[in-house]
Amino acid sequence: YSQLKVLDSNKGTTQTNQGVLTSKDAFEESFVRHVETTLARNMYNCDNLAAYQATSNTIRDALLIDWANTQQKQTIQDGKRVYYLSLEFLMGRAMDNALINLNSRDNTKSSLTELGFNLEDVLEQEPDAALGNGGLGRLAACFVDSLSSKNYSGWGYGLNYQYGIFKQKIVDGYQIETPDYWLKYSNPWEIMRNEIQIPVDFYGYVYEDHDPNTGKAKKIWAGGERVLAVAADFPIPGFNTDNTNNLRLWNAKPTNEFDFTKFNAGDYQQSVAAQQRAESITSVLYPNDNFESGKELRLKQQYFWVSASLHDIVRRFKKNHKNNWNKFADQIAIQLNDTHPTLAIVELQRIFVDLEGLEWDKAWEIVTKVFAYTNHTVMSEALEKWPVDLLGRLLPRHLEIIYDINFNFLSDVEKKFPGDRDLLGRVSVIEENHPKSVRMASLAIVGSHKVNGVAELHSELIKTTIFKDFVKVFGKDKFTNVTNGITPRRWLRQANPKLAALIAEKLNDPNYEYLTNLGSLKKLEQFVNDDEFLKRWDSIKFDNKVKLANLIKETTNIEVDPTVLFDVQVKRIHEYKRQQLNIFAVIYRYLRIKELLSQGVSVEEIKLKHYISKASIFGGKAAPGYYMAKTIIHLINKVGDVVNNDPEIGNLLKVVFVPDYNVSKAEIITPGSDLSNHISTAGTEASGTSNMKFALNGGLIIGTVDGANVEITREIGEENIFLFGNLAESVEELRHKHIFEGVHISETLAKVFSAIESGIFGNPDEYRALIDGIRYHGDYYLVSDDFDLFLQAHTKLEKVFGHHGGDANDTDHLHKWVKKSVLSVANMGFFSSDRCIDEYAEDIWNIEPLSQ
Ligand code: GPU
Repeated sequence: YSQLKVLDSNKGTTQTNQGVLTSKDAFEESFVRHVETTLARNMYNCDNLAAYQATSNTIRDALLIDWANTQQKQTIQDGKRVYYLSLEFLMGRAMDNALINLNSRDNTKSSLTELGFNLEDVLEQEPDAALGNGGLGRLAACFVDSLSSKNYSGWGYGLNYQYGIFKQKIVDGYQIETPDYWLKYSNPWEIMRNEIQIPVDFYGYVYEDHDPNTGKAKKIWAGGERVLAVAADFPIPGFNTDNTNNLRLWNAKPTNEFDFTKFNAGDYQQSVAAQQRAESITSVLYPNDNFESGKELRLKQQYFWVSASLHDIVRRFKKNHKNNWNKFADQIAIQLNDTHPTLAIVELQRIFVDLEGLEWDKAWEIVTKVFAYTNHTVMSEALEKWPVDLLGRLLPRHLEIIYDINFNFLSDVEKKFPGDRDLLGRVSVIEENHPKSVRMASLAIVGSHKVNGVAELHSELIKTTIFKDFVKVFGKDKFTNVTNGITPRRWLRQANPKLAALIAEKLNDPNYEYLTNLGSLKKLEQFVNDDEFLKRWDSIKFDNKVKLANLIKETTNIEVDPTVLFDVQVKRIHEYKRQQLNIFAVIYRYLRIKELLSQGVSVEEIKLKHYISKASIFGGKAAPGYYMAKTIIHLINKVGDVVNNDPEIGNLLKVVFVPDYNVSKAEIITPGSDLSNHISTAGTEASGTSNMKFALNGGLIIGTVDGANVEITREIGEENIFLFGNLAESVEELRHKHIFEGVHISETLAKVFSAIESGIFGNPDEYRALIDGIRYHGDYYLVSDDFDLFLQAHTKLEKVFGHHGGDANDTDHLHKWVKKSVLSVANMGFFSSDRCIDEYAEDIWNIEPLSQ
């Protein structure tokens, strides 16, 4: 400790990073050095890729100094730390984010220009770190950004998949998956910690032994298979602060401890092959969103990750506090991102009881103080359940501990509610069914001191539906809400530099301090009647639409006119998110336009009296095994083929499917949208976060009363959002009605179905399941109930948009639509992920920011 003090008074390391970040000479010198030494190339054969590598290595050097100083500061201050356990971190690219957060973008841009490179082209060289599926993984990425930016001591723990989410190609209108081998070139942002190796065991058996000193019985887990977890660290810089946290992702590696029985039996080959398989544990991200497939390798991933992380956390604690376990819960908070890391609860209990010799009750008291659990869905197909057989074979000791946890818990419930056998059955961690299985959400609730949902509506719903019985058992105070948020550094400053600059100018904030104090956007309201301002605002939107039009042209070869309404729906493809509702409405629009044309109505008249020109833009991946989602993708593409090639239609309607939607494309699509769709069946979308991204970038929303749309409406005002559709409280009754009275298909929807069935979008058999699911199988997602309401909402909003988006002289558009856009942005401050992190820190983790 005293040695650390000395280092602290010396300001940590002897180096500072200021040089390369602020001086052109220093940057250029470092750049050339990296080209010549790190890359072993020379300046005469340095292409954009090499320039990217030399630049990122230069930035990395600077980051590492901040990183080391931060870790030292955290060790010296020795406050409570939070660990965010997430199987997904959907980070996207790191370089522009690092330049912005380190305030080094201008210096880097001009230095690169002098060296003969263009910063934008260099940034394009970086592959996305796509270690996540969708909202859940991107939320984790926003959270680590906010932890650093708000000066918390908070690390992320996850897996370093060699293959991120697959790349999507569209061939003949079908989704084709290809592997995302993102580490083709070495990853400059990754710091391999080959010295940090943690053994993780699987399989084997449990026996009882006696402690030779105390004579007490203890459990030994022996035999089995061993792999090593090796750490790879990713520095996470905060914005306008030196605070740089760590994202630690584990790689699975073989041990060099051979299986000697096999070896001695002469089976050297097989022994080596078995070891090689170790690496498969971290080779690929499971591509499901809101769905659990229950594969053994997935369970292996989960245990590998939580075991390595927990041993790492305990080791760090012991360095400072020895075996002073009473301090453990004052020093450490662990947040479980969904139920994926629930085994961490069991593993910590095992470490305490089996390895550290604590009494069960003492250990359990600490464990439940440390953990908290975030739920991200109410949909039953996404709730994890592991068959007891599988879990017991892979982790025999953990299954015993789960049974003991459950026994103690059920005993408490029985005391509180004597004789209520049904209640015991419903809250039990074990589901006595075929197959008998472990309910991970129940285990997570029992082992945590707080459980939160991710938007107000969702947090209320979990209390009254899936976790109702647990509210009865634990009381309502254990259940809380933290509404999701997004980082404005990436989703405003990085994605929309022009709008961010206009805001900085108007707020008189040249250092962009509003980006860590997003409530100050409110001050934009004072300019809402300033025509000059509205024009500048609108022309930035137009420039962003041109960028999006270019992306569309490059990826699909479709030309869209940037003056038309850009109507966007980009997110994972899922029946509950209802891309089918959207494409059905597009089909209806097309049919009506054709009908009007056939009646002799001119295109000009249609535009004036019926439909404004628009481009419907879709994007998103379907899980490879999700047939219905793939059918929806196919339909969208086929409708696009017909509409876009219909010579009568022109720019009245275009239908686009942007392939391979990812974080980098979102950074172009989000600022370029006029209108975005968040139209899930009420009660199904826990929160949604892209709704926040669009609104923060001045796009308006058409949405259902679901997830965070409710709170967005409250913040920005209901006159600034287009809501429609049945409410969550009616869903159950409507589903019931569908089953007992049949589904009512309105005239409009019937027209759409008969068009599809006529074969104009290709073989109708391909869409059979989609239509029959609505017509004959109960329309679970209420497409039929909301279809006409959706059309009406469109009629209304298109009147507001008018005819000339992007035309600076169209004061009607300016005064109606653009004003709403400004008022939305001005009131989106609440949705900064900084606010989320402060709420978690205060209500759940009980941690304070580091003193700087
Ligand atoms: N979410 Br469960 C995912 O992205 N993947 C999942 O497997 C599960 C939830 C999403 C929710 O669907 C979305 O509503 C929410 O905004 C997001 O998590 C972050 O909380």
